[in-house]
Amino acid sequence: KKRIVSGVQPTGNLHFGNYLGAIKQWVDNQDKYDNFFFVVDLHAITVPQDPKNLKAGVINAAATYLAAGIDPEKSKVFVQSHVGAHAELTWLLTCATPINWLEKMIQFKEKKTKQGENVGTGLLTYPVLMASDILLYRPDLVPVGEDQRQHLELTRDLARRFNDQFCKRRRKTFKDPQALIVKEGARVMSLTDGTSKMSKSDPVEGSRINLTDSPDVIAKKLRRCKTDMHQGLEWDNPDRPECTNLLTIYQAVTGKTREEVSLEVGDMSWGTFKPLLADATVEHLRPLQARYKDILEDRSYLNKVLRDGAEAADEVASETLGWAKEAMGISSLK
Ligand code: AQP
Repeated sequence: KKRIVSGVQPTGNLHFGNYLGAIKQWVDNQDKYDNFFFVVDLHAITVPQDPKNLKAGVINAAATYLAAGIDPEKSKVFVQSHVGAHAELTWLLTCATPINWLEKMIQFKEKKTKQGENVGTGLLTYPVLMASDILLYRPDLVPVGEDQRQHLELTRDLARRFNDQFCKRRRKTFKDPQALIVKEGARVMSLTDGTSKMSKSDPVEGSRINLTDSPDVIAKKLRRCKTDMHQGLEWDNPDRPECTNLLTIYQAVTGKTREEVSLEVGDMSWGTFKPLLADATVEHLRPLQARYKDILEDRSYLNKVLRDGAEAADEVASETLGWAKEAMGISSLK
């Protein structure tokens, strides 16, 4: 089986975008790959976090993975910071990374412009941590959205540079990972602006459906979400990004094809469609939410899953880290 590595940051409530763009695809392909799924807490602190919220966020994210159908028998589920090799390899790779490679990252430039003088060093160096996250597990494939493509390229460049520089007469330390480009249409947009993506950090709570929102809250958010004055409902009209987005959500939660959705709801008004969408969304999330509640009630189970996951992940990660150290001359006592 090909190996795959992926994760979500515990920076707030996980929402429908994280679900359709990441977690649901992990679940759907779980039997196909050898999976490493982690909660990416070390990345979360590149911007300020409330420590209490972060701690709770890690647990909630892990519980969401399991509730969505990630099976610890089939996938290694763990928290990034529980495997020390992530931070350790990051230091080794940081020392082997030209600073201008990091300064040209588009996300860094954008965030730096936004945050000005207060920008933390972690924002600059975080692609090196991401490279470590990936390279430690020697995966074949890394699922990435368009916005992370440049960081995966950097990971590959770092791997090649390290192998060339330090592994001339020894086996290569790192494997070259390939991008698994996430399916088109997997991008869920904000409920209040169909041109920007649904995001945890959007200050407008009504812009997203959280996976743990109650039925009432889901119905209210969808009742209030942005629509338009056009007649009927249709896909891909560039003037109607909200319409395409809501149909995409409807398609995902009902499991129907685009054509079936068009036939069913094409002639509907927003007033008829919105409650239908709300009901279908609530129904789709019902089993996930029930499992989520159960998992959080029995923390000993979740703790065991995360402990076992970290142990299994550590076995692979420590081996790669050992090779990297050896290659660089960071000696053990042997
Ligand atoms: N709106 C989205 N549509 C589809 N996929 C999405 N993802 C995030 N938003 C959408 C996917 O979720 C995974 C985890 O993302 P992340 O937590 O590492 O960070 P992110 O992409 O920056 O997600 P958010 O929710 O927008 O978080 P904040 O606001 O904290 O930055 C990734 O696979 C991502 O593609």
